[in-house]
Parts: sequence; C-alpha cells; structure tokens
Amino acid sequence: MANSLKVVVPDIGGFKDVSVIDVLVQGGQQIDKETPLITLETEKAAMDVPSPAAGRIAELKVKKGDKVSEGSLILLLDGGEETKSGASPAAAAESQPAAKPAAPAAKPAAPAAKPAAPATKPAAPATKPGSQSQPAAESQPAAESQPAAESQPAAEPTPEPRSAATGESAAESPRVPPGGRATIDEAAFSKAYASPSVRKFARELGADLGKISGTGPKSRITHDDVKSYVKSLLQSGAATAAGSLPRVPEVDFAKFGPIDVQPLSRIQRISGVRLQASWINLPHVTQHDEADITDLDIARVALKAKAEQEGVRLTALAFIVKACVAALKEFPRFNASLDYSGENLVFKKYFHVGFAADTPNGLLVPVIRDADRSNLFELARALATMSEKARAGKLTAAEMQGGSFTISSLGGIGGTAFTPIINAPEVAILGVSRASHKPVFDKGTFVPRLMLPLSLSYDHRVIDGAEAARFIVFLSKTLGDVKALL
Ligand code: CAO
Repeated sequence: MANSLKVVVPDIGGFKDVSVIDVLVQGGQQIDKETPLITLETEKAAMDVPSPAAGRIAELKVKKGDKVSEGSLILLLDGGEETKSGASPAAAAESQPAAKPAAPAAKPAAPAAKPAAPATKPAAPATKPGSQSQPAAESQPAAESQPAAESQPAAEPTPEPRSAATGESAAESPRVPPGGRATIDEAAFSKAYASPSVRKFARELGADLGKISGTGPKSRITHDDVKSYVKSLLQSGAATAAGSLPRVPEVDFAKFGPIDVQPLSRIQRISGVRLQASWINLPHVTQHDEADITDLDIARVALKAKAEQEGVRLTALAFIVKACVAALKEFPRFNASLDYSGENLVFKKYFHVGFAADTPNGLLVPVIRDADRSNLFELARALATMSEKARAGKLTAAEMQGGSFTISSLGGIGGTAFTPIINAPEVAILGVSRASHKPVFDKGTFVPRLMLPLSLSYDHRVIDGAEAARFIVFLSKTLGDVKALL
C-alpha cells in the first residue's frame, strides 16, 4: 500500500455529507485518468468524481449510500502517478479537476459554489443549464464521444410532421434526417436528470435521455435505465425501423385531390415488415434465364386428362417444383441459410419448398414439406390444396414455416421478368413469369419454342454470381428435359 495514491473527494462546493448514489468502478479494476469513480448527489445536483490518475484500484473505500464530504477517501490507487510535483498522493488527488456536474434543469440551479480556480483548484459544480461551466461538463464530452454523423442531426431537432391543414409541403419535413440516424432532442436531453457518466453513456449509445424515465432517487436516470431503454428499442425493432433508415417524406395527398384512406390488411402489415427486413439485410442479385418448356408442355397436356381423373389440375408449377428440388440437390448452398450470427451456413438435408400464393388479403407462402418425396401429381395436389387454404385464410402458422427455398410464380397472370425478394432466412427465390412462344435458332433455322422466363434472386453473401448462373442453367436444362421430371 506504500505506493498507493489516496484518491479523495475533491472540492464539491462546500457541500457536506453528500450521498454516494453510484459507485462506477470495482476493486482491482485498471482505470484511466478521468475515469468516473463515483456519482454524488447533493440536494442540488448529481455529479461524477473522476479519477485524478491512471492505475489499478487497490481498494475501494466507499460504497453506494455512504455520505462523503471534501477530503473523504474514495479509494487507493496502485501505480497512480502524482499529478502535482511535491504534493502528497492525497494532495495530488485533491488537485484534480472537480467532479463534473450534471445539469438537471428540472432542479434549481446550485449556487455557483466556488469559481473555477486555475490549475490546482477544481471548478465547483454548477448545475444551472446553460451556465458557463456546464457545457464543459456535459456537452463537450458528449460531442467528443459521438461520430460526426451522429452529432450532426442531433444539432437539428427533428421537425414535427406538418399538419395537413397548414398546407405546408410535408415533402420537406422528413422525420429522420437524410443521414438516417435517430435524432436526439437536445433540449430534453439537457434537461434530463442524470449524472455526467450516464449522459456520456447515453451519448455513446445514441439514446435520447429525454425519452427515458428515471428509476433512481428523485427520478434520476441511471445506467440501468439507459440500458433497459436501448434494450427495449432493439427488441421492438424500432431502432432499425425508425432510427437508422431515412424515411420517405410525409405528403398530404388530399392537397392534390380527393383521396380514400384504407388500412393495410394484417397479412400485408406482417409480410411488409419481413419483406423490408429481407430487402435491407440481404444483398440481392437477380439472375434471369429462359427455359425451353416445349416438351414439358406437351407432356403436361398429355397428362392433363389423367390428372383430372385423379382430381388434380396440372400446371407447369408442379414440374417447376420438381426441377427446383433437383437443382437444390445439385447446389446445396441454395438450400441453406446463414445462422443468426451470419458466420455459419446451415445446410438443410430436407427440401421444404414454399410458394407464393396471391390471396385477397395479401401474399402468403405455404410450404410443401419434403417436396423431394412427392411425385408430380402429389405436388400438383399440394399446390392446389394449399393455395385454396391460403385464399380461404385457413393456413396454419406451421404450414408456412420451415421453408428452405421459395418459388413465386406470376406465370398465370403475365409479365416477362421480375425481381422477387428472397424469403429470408432462405438464400434464394425463383420467380417464374409467363411462358410464350419465341423463335429459337436451331440447326440453321428458327423454330417456335415455348420459353419460360425464370428470375433467380439470391443472397450474394452466400452465393456467388457464377454459382447462381450455374444453378439457373441447370434448372433450365432440367425443365427442358421433361423425361427426367416424369
Ligand atoms: N406460363 C404460362 N401459363 C401459365 C404459367 C406460366 N408460367 N403458369 C401458370 N400458367 C397458366 C396455368 O396453366 C393456368 O392455365 P389453365 O387455366 O389453362 O390451366 C393459368 O395460367 C392459371 O394458373 P394458376 O396461377 O391458377 O396456377 P399455378 O399452378 O401456375 O399457380 C399459384 C398457383 C398459387 C402459385 C398462383 O395462383 C398464384 O397465387 N400466383 C401468384 C404468386 C404471387 O403473388 N407472387 C408474387 C409474390 S411477390 O414476389
């Protein structure tokens, strides 16, 4: 202990028997100079006491709830270098800058204790927001701890959406600035009742203190309150949805003509969030090709009567499911998913193929389990049964879970190509458009062939472009070789 530095409570403006409301360090901890050690609370303000030196905490001498005054021993610091030549270790500690005051605007300003003395005399706490010494205590470190991109929007409080009645263009009033970061209401932040270390912590996390309810004494905001607030934001997804993305401007459509407002269906609201999550998180690339399904269609028409006898409507889609299973077996990465960490690829040994079904209430994706174990008619039956169930709103949650690859067919409607959004955490989706007869150059002459447009969107983190091209070429060939599918 001989070399330990005695760190004591510095000049706190003459306050006596002040409560220690937080101990911010632990015995044995290695700390830097200026590391906040304890938070004190007078009847006027909360303030942190920073360490006068770097070193390892040999022994903590205070605990939460203790009462301290100027000169009270806080801790013993090993390896703490004296900061004032000739001073005793304790004196050196005393000569450090004063505790940093919080700025609880809700509280009355403390009497400006002692004026800040040069070098050896620490500045006393000043709690009045906007007072001379306060910005140094709270705004300065906060600004330092934030990247420029964050502090920029914070300087401009987010404008409220404008009222339709005002006639002002809401196009000019995005709720989140173009930088895409959540704004902090600076006025509310500075008024919030919290110690400097909590303020700094909130700044580091981009949390708006003005929105946090304090559970500490006199409703002071604690570290735990900030943590709980950020956790709840993350859990609700609000941080992603509202905090980090630029918003589309709000527009008062009624200004331009009559309108009718209708809510999105429940399914649209749910699938919308999932589609957006996939679109934002997965780097999508779409690879297009055309499959010659002339022979496949001849076979399908030939089988139609038999299928009808068995109560099955045979469309190209059943063949496509079968061809996809063959391609997934050949290219297992397309039947895989990244795990939640994003660092491992989970290869699935099952082939559960989902298909997008257009329903009056919105898009649903029923999943055909073990599609590799079904023949063409069984697949056709599953497609019909499940799409009927989907349209009747009778699909169970289990019937829409566990897919490993999805097909979205718009062939019954029309179109030549589209870019489907991957049904994450799957890594690829096949879009199918309407087949049409096209002249194909074959052995020196053009022949009419039925060509089926295919659009394969894939997650480029998992699948390389060359692999995607090989997959779609394999798929096209498989669809062109109907015998392999029968
Ligand atoms: N080319 C040409 N004709 C096609 C075709 C294609 N690619 N696909 C289907 N057809 C024909 C069918 O043969 C059928 O003709 P007949 O009435 O003469 O038998 C007709 O178009 C209607 O087919 P369908 O759509 O009822 O049946 P399907 O098996 O092809 O598809 C289903 C079933 C459920 C996938 C489909 O009805 C559906 O809902 N599609 C919409 C999917 C969707 O919304 N995707 C977008 C999601 S967002 O990315």
